[in-house]
Amino acid sequence: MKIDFQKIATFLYQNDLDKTTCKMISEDFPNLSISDAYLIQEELKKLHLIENKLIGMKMGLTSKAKMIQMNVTEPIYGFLTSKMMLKTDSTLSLTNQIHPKVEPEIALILKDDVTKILSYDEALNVIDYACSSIEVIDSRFNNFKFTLPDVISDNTSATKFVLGNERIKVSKSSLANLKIILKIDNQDVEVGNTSDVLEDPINSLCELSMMLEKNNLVLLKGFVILTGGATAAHSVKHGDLVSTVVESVGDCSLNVI
Ligand code: OOG
Ligand code: MG
Repeated sequence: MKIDFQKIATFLYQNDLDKTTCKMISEDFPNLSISDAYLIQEELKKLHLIENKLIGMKMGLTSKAKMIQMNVTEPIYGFLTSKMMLKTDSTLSLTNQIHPKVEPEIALILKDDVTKILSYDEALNVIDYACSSIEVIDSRFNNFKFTLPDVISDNTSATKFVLGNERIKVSKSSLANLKIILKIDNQDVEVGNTSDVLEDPINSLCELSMMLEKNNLVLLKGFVILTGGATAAHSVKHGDLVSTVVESVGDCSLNVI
């Protein structure tokens, strides 16, 4: 059967707007490939950008903890829009979400465009600053279950994110081997290390540049890059105070209402 990428993207977009879930795309299209999925994601991006601005990209499944939790085996990327960015120390309203989970991440802000594959040193040079962040993911699929092509089509479950206030300059290995904790109501719920993200979150930017080059996409000056959850993600409920605490980088928090 021929796959109509635009139709699938419209369907996923509608689920996002209506806050409803659906069955996996791969149930109807078992041969859906990873490259098909990125084409669906491009169609989905066009729909998001009718009313919002593209402000960054995210990497997903860059840590073993996330791969094991979601039962998939390779990193993926998605896009971030102005609608997804929450203000620091702001609130996440559960009425605008389906079954959200939070994960602790390192974010990188770019000071230049990226139009080629970056080496580690080139990646360092293109980063303006790093900060802590909380990514809120919310799958449009029933029970948060998907295959790799499904989750890529669904923009890697992207829904919201928040950045910490502290801006950290980066140097070689400065973001590696730092304790990173996800707290809810001041209790540790996940404890990891930034090295769990591809040995060093900077490598996540290098990997992203490689994946984008294959698909003829670029990164722009000012983009926020989420490097991927360092630990498994955690469900949230009404009243939770969520925070990411990263050694030497700072905290970031979010109230769930
Ligand atoms: C896919 C998104 C993964 C991360 O940081 O690993 C992700 C998912 O788990 O739903 O954002
Ligand atoms: Mg993430």
